[in-house]
Amino acid sequence: MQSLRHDWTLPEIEAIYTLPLTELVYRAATVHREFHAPNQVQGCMLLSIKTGGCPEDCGYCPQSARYDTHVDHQPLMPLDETLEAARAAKAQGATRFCMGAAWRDVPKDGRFERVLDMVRGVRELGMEACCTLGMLNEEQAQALADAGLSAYNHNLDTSPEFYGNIITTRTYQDRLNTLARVRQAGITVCSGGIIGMGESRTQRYGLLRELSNLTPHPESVPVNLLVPVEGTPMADRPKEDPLELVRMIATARILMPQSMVRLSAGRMSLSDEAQAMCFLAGANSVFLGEKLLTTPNPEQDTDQALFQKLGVTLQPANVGN
Ligand code: SAM
Ligand code: DTB
Ligand code: SF4
Repeated sequence: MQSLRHDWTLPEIEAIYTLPLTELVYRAATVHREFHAPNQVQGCMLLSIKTGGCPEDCGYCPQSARYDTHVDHQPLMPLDETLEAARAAKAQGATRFCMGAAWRDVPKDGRFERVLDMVRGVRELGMEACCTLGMLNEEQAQALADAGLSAYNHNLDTSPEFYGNIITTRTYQDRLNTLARVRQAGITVCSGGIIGMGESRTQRYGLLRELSNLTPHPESVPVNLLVPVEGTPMADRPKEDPLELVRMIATARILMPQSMVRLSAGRMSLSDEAQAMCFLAGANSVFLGEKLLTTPNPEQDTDQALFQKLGVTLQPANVGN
């Protein structure tokens, strides 16, 4: 049984990432089987509870107020609409409901109370509740934990070296600090990144090193393939080779064997075969539903057909979660 390590080095990560593809996938699949049911995938559903108008300048993001995109601003959603969406997500087989808000950080007013009510409501439905609300302070992290939040998503996105090319309005250290507060409050950590933004392979190894050096590892590691959105600085990025996504997922699986590795944004641009390779390489979680936060995701029927074809089943709800 492979033991958990938190001291992976760049040369070690490079040596794994650049293995001949079949060797890499074989090794990742072997690790995957040691720690997880190989044909079971966790279904998560996203809902954008507050959309657009974000003051940050993340170069990939359609919700930044700095870019003119298709996204219309929407204030924080009412509680009942949010819970209605959570019920629909549960009916589609999702066991985790993820609420995303385009905030730099959590507002210190009644809106945070409403988010806490949303978390409590989702938990009462018997689902895992996840939030991604930007930066948190200690009190906010604790309040979310007290409301029963299962996980908090805050991505490192890329390597420390490449980060400044993508985001200038907050630092890498800000992100690490938020993750530490989430961990300290006893909430599980969901943190990953994006490929296809023009980063080098070495910069991908840098992201993987940061994630795998977190102690403990993030319980969830979302691997996003850039969805280029008109109006953002990344609109014209050439499409990344899907096999790079397979390599990224396989390497994440080997470095962080116990974590859920989520094949996240970008599935619309992947063939069934590419998605099958991602599952073989150790991805064991996806976002269900026809929309991510603001961009399209496969329809329910399309995913059902894919899962049936591959013999993949959705993970049943965790008793006690
Ligand atoms: N404002 C919060 C924050 O930044 O933490 C939460 C929402 S933000 C949209 C969550 C994550 O979605 C980002 O960190 C990024 O990794 C991912 N994301 C956003 N736009 C994307 C895109 N166009 N393609 C791929 N991933 C994207
Ligand atoms: C993550 O890593 N990916 C999700 C979730 N965490 C919040 C978001 C993807 C967003 C893709 C662009 C959009 O739909 O706006
Ligand atoms: Fe704002 Fe988050 Fe988008 Fe960055 S990724 S612009 S913080 S919503």
